[in-house]
Amino acid sequence: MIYQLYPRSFFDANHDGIGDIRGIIEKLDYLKELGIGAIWLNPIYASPNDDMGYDISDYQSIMKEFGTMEDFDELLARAHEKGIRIIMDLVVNHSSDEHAWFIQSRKSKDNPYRDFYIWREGKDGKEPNNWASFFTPSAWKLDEETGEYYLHLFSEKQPDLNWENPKLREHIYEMINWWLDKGVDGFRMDVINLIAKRQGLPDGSGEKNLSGYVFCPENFANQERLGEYLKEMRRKCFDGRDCMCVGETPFVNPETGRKYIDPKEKELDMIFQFELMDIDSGKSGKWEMIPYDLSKFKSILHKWQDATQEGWGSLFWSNHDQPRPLSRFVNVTSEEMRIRAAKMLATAMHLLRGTSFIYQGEEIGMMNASFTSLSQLRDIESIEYYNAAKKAGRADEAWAAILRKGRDNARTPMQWDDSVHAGFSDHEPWLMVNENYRNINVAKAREDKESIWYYYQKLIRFKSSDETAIYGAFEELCPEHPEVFSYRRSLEENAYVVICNFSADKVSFDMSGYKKKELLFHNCENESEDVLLGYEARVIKI
Ligand code: ISL
Ligand code: CA
Repeated sequence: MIYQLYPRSFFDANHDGIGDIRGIIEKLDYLKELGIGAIWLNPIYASPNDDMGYDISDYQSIMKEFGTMEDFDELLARAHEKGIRIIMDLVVNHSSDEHAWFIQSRKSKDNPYRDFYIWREGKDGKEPNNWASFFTPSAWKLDEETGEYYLHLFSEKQPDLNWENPKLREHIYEMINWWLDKGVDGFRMDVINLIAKRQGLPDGSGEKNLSGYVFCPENFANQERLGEYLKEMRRKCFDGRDCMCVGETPFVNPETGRKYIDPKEKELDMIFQFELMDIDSGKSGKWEMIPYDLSKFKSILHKWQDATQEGWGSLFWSNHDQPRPLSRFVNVTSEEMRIRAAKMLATAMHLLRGTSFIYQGEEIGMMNASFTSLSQLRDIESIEYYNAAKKAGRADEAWAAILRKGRDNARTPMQWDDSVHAGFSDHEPWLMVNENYRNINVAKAREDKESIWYYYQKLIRFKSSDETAIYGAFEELCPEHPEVFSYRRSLEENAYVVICNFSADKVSFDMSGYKKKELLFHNCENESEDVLLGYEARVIKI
């Protein structure tokens, strides 16, 4: 069970409104009590923070606001003493434009670092091709110095590294080995399936964005040379070490994703798939919201359970890029239902087969923020999107979408108690605290044995120690049911059944066959054998 920790918003130990490494050290006992076995840290490297640490200016030093390398070494040692592993974020599709390599690279066409990045001449006075970036209209930026364009799939301050250059690859491997030698336990690899681009960088042919560019993953995701790079990295960095690598891989389906985790291929240990996270996104992407439908949801989970029978799967409801699941996959109208729904979602996801990633705040049922103005936002993706939409006369639509899907929803400070700034800091925080903190916070949850927090603690202990929960086979029950997600996990003579009602209303559901069986988990009072209450979840040992 891995805890995804967003350092900027976890705990501020030195009173400047920004979470830091000493803050994590102070809270290690908290994480130990929760029961997790490892922490994935979002990037903590030196960065100008154009994209909150995903724009790295020095891979081998610590972001000033977060502390020093000594602080990091202490964190690693103390975590290891407590039996908690540390997984780092590895961001090597791009660096910051303030990285020494890029500063060199942009100087001249014959600079030895020129080919560390992807430079092209313009075409007919325009960009080299029509690619849109994730954050800005075009994926190219003209650099005055040499009159050429560089590629940036994300912001202008995140130039893409050129993986075709073997020298670049050697530098990256050296850096990875340096961290592994220090004792870190693995990596979550940022957009790792984007590092290889389609040969020749051809134009995309899909729909144009508001500014006339085309977002075309078919040209930059899952490309030909990717397997070669992943195998080489594994050989040169990970083989023979006790470590774990999970690739962040948007735009994969079971057919394309399976290969990355096939043990025979020797590439990655796990991947994050995004089919579930994209379930409510329309054709034009995340901002176009479509209603989410449980049958689609069930079939995505089912096919990924099947696809990870060989190899290993990852399980998550949310992360620092996604809205909070309680504001997305359920419709919470009261405190009682918030608590019940949070437990139901935890049960449905984390008792599947695979390694769970629990995102900071999930254990107390944190929800989306209620922003009231653009000035409260910090996320470049939302801000750029809003500005582009405004130009096109679609500001209102953009604001509504940001409230539901904007990444800052997941990044508000951790709610520790009901004191000022939710006990995260005694200084004005870098991003506003969710106004519901007086009710939703760790201190309050820990005063109540029936809280979401204690449910997570029990679930984490069970999932980490029960052989059936870890290794048991998955079998979906009642796949056609429109409201209930139910499955069986079994290993030899042991088995349990999970039953989750995704509807806010009662549904009839026959459970008479489970009479007198042991209830391992239950999120409400209901003894009925044929009716499930709204958002009810039961786990029955059979
Ligand atoms: O955030 C998304 C949807 O809102 C994704 O499309 C996301 O941009 C994509 O999964 C890549 O995310 C990762 O790389 C980005 C960084 O901004 C994200 O925080 C990171 O998780 C660029 O490094
Ligand atoms: Ca701080």
